[in-house]
Parts: sequence; structure tokens; C-alpha cells
Amino acid sequence: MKVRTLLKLALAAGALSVTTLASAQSYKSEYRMSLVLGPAFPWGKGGQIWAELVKERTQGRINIKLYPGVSLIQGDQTREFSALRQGVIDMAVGSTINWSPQVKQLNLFSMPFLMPDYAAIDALTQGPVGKQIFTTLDKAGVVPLAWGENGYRELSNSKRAVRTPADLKGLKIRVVGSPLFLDTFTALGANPTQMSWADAQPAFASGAVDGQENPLSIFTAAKLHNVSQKHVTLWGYVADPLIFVVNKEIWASWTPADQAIVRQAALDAGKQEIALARKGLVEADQPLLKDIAGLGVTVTQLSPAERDAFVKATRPVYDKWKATVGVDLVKTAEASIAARKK
Ligand code: X2X
Repeated sequence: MKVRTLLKLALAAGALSVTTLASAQSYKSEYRMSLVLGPAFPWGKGGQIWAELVKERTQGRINIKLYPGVSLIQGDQTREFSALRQGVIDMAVGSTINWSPQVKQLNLFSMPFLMPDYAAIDALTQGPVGKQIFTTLDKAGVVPLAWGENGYRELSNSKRAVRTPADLKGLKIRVVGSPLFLDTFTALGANPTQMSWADAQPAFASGAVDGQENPLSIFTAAKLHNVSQKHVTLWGYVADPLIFVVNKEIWASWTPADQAIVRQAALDAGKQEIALARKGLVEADQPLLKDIAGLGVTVTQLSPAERDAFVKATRPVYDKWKATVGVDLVKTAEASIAARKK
């Protein structure tokens, strides 16, 4: 019997659904998900949860493989967005920081001291700002599905406890992303240098770089205390959300039912990932801080007045970047934060 006749018979018997046939024709055997960090970190765990939910809910029709270390683009994380658009990458969980060189609106989250607390982040991602940014991403050529979170980026260095901008003077600080980070650290009197996460860790180990800024979940999972990062300052100057996205052509190749599954799985995974990213920091006793102090690291907490000195010193940078981010978007963000439920 011919294959086509067999298929017709199977369809008539209800043994095969139309979706199965569609997938047999146009679905790839594997989809490639790009991430900077793997499942040892909340970020990579979020990607893993997304992939597993999709596999389970599509009965294996959509099979996703994780590529942490942005290995599809040789570790060059600021090229991830272009690679997604071009189809080198099928899908990603990416940081707003890494995509900000291509999507200038994403610099919003890197404006120093815009978001004072978690409720402020939520007010942006879950409100009109989040919607506008998804529209922008859609226009820029990807399909945005859900928000996740890398986290508040706290300062660490090998030299001294930092309590004032003067303490930062001359420290060589590794940053990534757009020139906004260079402006912020220059305004504080530090000596910022741009490099990828892959290059940063050996640079801490060799002492080529004194310090860095990253969420505390990354500090512990990457064991940065073992590469001379002995001083942490909690200043909460910026936080980078993560965004779950799919390449447009890949998205269009899926049936509407499968698109709905992938979207819902991203929302579910994003929610779980945000909880993981905040773990140890949202509880009243903030156990993660004790864990870090237990590693022999000084943990410096700033008084409101001390924090204010950093806010003041970086205010010109905030004002300068309003135009690049978009004056209206910044206004909407400020209004959303002012109206947040604490
Ligand atoms: O490179 C970083 O600092 C990291 C891992 O946090 C990002 O990808 C933004």
C-alpha cells in the first residue's frame, strides 16, 4: 500500500491528528534555545522548565535543546538578538541588557536607580511598559512571550568594601551591554571595561579586573568569591528582566494550538523562574545574604543617605539616557512605579 493511502486510512480511523501530520511535514526535530547561563542558575533553570513543559504538553512534537553560554554565537552575548532575528537561534531566554545594543528601549531597565524594589520591576513588566516593550520587540522581528528575571545587580570587587562613590574611584569594573553602563560607572569615578561573561571570569581570577555587578544568585552559583570577589555592596542600582522569545519564522511554522502551548509554557516557566531569582532575598531574614557572608565576603548594606549619594552621582546619566530610551516610555515607567502597590 502507498504511504498516502496508509495516512488516509489512519486519519479516517482517527489514529492520526492533523497536528501530527503538520508536524511530520514542517517541524524541526530540534529547536535551539540560547541562554547565557545554564540550569545551575535561575535563568537557565527557567529555560529548562520552559523546554520541559513544551515537550510534555506537545507530546514531544516540539523538542527544545538548551545552548547555555550563548554557545550558538561563540559566547558573544550582545549579538544574541541579531542572531535570533536572523534565525541562527530559534528561541531564547535573554536579558534586556544583552539585547539593549539593538533595542534601545530595553536600556530603560539599566537606568540607574529607576526601580527601588521588586514591586517596581513588576509594575513595569506587568503594566503598560511591558506591553509597549513587547510591541517594540515584535516590530524588531521576534515573538515575545513572557517575562522572567535575572535580578538586582549588586556590586562586588576584590579591593575594598564600597560605601561611597569615592570608594569606587579607580576600580576597574567589568560591565556588559550598551554604553549606558560605561556612563554610569564613569560618573561614579570607576574605570569600567566591557567584556562578555565568558571573558569576565578569567579576568577576575587573574586580577585584570577588580570588580563586577551581577545578581547575588549568580555570585553564589558562579562562586565569584573564589575569583577574588571579597566585597559585596547592596545598592540595587538596576535589575535586568529576562524575556522569553521565539524567532518569527519558527513561530509561524507551528500550528495555532502549538503556539498557544509554547506561549502558556513560557508564562508558567517565567513565573517559576522569577520566584527562583528572588529566593533568599524576599524573605524577611534574607538568608542569601548570610550565605554570602558565610563565604568570607563582606556584605555592605547602605543607609538611605549613603544610597542617595550614588543616586545623585548617576542622575546626569539617567537624564542623558532618557532621550535614547524614549521620553514617553520613561515617563510611563516613572508613573507606573509611583502608582505601584507595595
Ligand atoms: O553577563 C552578565 O553579567 C549576565 C550573565 O548577567 C548577563 O548576561 C546580563
